[in-house]
Amino acid sequence: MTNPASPDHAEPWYLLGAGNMGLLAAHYLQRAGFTVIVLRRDDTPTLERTLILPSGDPVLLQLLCEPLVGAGPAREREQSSRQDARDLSKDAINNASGIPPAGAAGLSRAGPAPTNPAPAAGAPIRRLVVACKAPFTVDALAGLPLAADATVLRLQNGLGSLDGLLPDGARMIEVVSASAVKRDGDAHRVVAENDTWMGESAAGGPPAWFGALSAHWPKLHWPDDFRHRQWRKLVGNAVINPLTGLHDVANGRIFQDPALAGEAEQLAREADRVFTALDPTWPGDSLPGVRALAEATAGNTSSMRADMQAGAVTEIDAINGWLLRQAEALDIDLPAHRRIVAAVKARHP
Ligand code: KPL
Repeated sequence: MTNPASPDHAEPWYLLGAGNMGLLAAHYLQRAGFTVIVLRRDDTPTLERTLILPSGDPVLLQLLCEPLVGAGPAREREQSSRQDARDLSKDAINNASGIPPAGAAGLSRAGPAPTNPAPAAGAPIRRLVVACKAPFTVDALAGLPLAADATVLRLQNGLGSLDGLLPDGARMIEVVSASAVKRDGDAHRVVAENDTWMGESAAGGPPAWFGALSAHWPKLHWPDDFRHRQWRKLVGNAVINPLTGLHDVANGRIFQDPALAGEAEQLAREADRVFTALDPTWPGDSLPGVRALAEATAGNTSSMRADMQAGAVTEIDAINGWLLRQAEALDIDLPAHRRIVAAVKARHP
């Protein structure tokens, strides 16, 4: 039973990136009795967003906001372009976009319903959810007063975007979700409430708050084989996202077109070589899983396709780029990934 008065609930969760997936996480955290505070680059005191649940029921999310410290022109530029991407690609799913620009429509100054009082502005942040797009992470975290022992949930596509950015004593928990949320007019529609896995590189059990959260976050798990689950999602993104982006097709098209299916097979095979070199217990043969993901999301516009349609920066560096960096350290050549990274970057360096 959730007890919002418990010491574990006294600490709020800060959210970087109130896009589709960030809002879904905020909803589950609030449902579990936690206070969620959105970090924004303007001084809007509260944020209101409508989330439409899979049942069709709308939920009005009311979130406290605090201004991001250290906002700079570079961040403003990138976040505006991210916002453009979101506005232009309203059917994109998993579009964990960043922080809305000042003056974004749909905001309300109505009072939120926090379960605990907000801490004084400038107090160190002890709990953070990073749900902005991977390329904006460095700018979004710059100057953030993170506590030395902060707990950080990384809810982003790709891998490695927080490497070297957190204090040594921080606990970084990775979140991999197969759920899907898409923009639907001014609302955010949960189109699939699937499994979500949390885990970290260090062995060990979940933190104390996990029990309260998993009672309110459907299908949330803390699996023993977290790393393999994360890699399965990564290979799905590494195949589906750039191919759909470059060829401007829906996810399901990849395995209907023999030429695209051939490229998908090469990309998946190369990714398996890296994972097997990193971990000999990797089962290999990722292709059937990638195909199943493409078919399960057949009608979707992938997040990278949406970014490319909008002329926005993509997550290619955190996805295929991560594989290339691992491969280089292992002295493995990945020609298909090299080619596809170059092709995506040629559209948006
Ligand atoms: O995660 C996705 C994305 O678009 O980023 C997939 C699973 C490929 C669904 O579109």
